[in-house]
Amino acid sequence: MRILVLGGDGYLGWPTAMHFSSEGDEVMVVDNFSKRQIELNFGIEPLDSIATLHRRVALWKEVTGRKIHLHVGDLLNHRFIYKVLEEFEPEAILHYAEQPSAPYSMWTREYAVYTQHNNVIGTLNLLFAIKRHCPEAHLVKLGTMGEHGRLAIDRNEGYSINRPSGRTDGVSYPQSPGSFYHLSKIHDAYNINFTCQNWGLRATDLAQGVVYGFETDHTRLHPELRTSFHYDDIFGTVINRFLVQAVAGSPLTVYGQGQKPRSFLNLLDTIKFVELAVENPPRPGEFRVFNQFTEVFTVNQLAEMVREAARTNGIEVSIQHLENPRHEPEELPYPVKPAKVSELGLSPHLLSAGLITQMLDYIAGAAARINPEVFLPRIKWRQDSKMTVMD
Ligand code: USQ
Repeated sequence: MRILVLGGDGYLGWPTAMHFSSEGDEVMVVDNFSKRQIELNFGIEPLDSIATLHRRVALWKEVTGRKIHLHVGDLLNHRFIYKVLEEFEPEAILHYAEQPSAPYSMWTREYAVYTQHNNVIGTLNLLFAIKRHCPEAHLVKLGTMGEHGRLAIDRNEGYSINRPSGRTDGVSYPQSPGSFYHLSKIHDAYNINFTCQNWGLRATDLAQGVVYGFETDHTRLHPELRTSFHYDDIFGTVINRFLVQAVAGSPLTVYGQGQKPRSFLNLLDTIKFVELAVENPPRPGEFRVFNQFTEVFTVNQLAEMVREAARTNGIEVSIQHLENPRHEPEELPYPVKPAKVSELGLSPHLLSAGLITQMLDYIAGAAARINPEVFLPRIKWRQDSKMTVMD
């Protein structure tokens, strides 16, 4: 298949591109490097120094003999994305090209507006480009479980209510997002659903939990094929942060009481979920939502698991409960229905002591690069916080 990976420089986009290329698909990556720009603006670096996308694509060719096409450009420039779709004629479009950090979107008015403009308008341009140049293509869009983050209602998978007639109506489950970033994903989902209903496009929204992990068979092929692994307060996700904090011997930073359950999945399973969605496309006009996660933990449980695994490996770390910089209810039940996409065939990589040890060992090898100054949260989004800096 011809597969277009939008956001191909990113944490998820790059390993996804290598995966499909290794399977023999014709892959093109597109990126505008906006995440690298935010990193530069705030002096943030991933744990490993990450080669440029041009270098990684060239190296992939050297190591595997397979070519990944590369275009640099921005979805906000509609002419750019029109041209890419016209020339490449993708059959599947994997859309990761969004500002991915909830904390960043809550920092200032400027970053909230940037996040929503970039994510919502970029996706809207993409939808018009698909309509014009490849209306049969299957759009696989990375959504988020956090769209429903603060509701304690039973929720199934998104937008379908099956009628006895066999007709499906696009009605969303009630949403209650936790950040302007999560809101951008909701706006996207409404736009995508609308274009499926009105123009007959086909799309899958992968409502993803929090991803952890950083190695795949392909990132291991060469140090410069690694994907960006963040542990800072802006881009680092919670398990990745705890692992690095443990190796540094710093307290694990649990926000609030840590009793809120969240859904999680391994990077390897993200890629597998995307592959299953691509192999099983929806009908023209259909907008599917899959809940994409494999396990549910409270943040306390995660912290305990990391502390225990670290102790077994001779590292003593404490758990520190900080005032929660976010506005999150504690002790929310997590009545999410399991992912239908799992029924398509997924053997999940679950978080075990062995896996945590493996990740701790890897991080220990890069310990000299750890910057403990990015461990504490800088961005506060509670109204009552003295440190709220929304302008
Ligand atoms: N947390 C801590 N300590 C930390 C960091 C986070 O207790 O040092 C807590 C947070 O308060 C939150 C949970 O851990 O309750 C998860 O936070 P996170 O930073 O790992 O993830 P989040 O901001 O929710 O966003 C991440 C990705 C985002 C994706 C989302 C899936 O950055 O792109 O959409 O996970 S979900 O959260 O299911 O919506």
